[in-house]
Amino acid sequence: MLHVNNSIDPVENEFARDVIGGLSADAKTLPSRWLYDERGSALFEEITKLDEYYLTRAETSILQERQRDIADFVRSDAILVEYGAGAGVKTELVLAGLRDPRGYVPIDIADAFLAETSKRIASRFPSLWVRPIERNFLDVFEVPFDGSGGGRAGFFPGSTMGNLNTIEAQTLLTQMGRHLGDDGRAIIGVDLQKNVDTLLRAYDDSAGVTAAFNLNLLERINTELGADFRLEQFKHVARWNEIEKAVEMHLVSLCDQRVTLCERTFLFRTSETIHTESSRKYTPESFERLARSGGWRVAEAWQDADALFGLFGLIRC
Ligand code: AVI
Repeated sequence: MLHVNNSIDPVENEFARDVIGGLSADAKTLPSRWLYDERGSALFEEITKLDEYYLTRAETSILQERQRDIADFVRSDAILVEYGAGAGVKTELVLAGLRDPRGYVPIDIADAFLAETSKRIASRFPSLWVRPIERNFLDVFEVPFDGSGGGRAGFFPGSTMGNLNTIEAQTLLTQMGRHLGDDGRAIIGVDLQKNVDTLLRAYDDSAGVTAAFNLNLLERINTELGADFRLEQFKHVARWNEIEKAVEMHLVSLCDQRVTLCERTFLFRTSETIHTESSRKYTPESFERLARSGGWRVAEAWQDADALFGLFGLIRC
């Protein structure tokens, strides 16, 4: 349980720095990675089970149906490196299909997840060399390998790629190239462009779980930074940005109001929004362009039966 600290120093505290910076901008914004405190992560888990949120179901069906193709693509004796491992549920599906996988390197900033996932996978696959790395996958870091010379494959499922802006996505792809080597492979899950109603329903579900997920960010700022956001005076909205090809989550101010935090006051006009997340949607062509800009090309493209979601197998350019 986190408690309010009245002497939060934004120079030292990254969350405070991001919040103050984001709320001071002309178009207010908050980085989406802060959505995932304990409650936010639990709400996101709930989202993945909603009827309207087709992404997880569609990707899982591809992983199940293409298990053999994925194993051929990754080749035998490989080390799987997972970027943003989370609970690692999809990883088990991949590992179970691979031929003689040698190792598993989960990378995640959430140490609780990382320890639990590593333990579960190590006990299910006892011959696997498991080496967790507690890092934000956008940081620059090295991946230790076991020196065996087996092939390496990166795994980045869940459409988290869509939450990155172009520069972040290119940086990650470039870093993956460095980690995985010239002979490396990568498997990346990406949500595909489709009719806007379907997209918006996935990010504004009828049960209000996504709304609670988005509003929880204000609750987190209240709890951890001692702010006085009144949650009932903000509303969750999902919007389609046609230029960015992204669903955006916003928190809309329902009245003129002021909010204080860390000895600063922020004014909100009626209808002014805080942009909290972008989920970019790709076509196979636009994803190929992104992959190439990060040093990779698409060698395999798998989709679910309804062509909602894409799983792409990448090799180096
Ligand atoms: C984690 N990420 C891929 C989710 C998405 O679809 O962009 C986060 C999410 N936001 C609202 N619903 C789900």
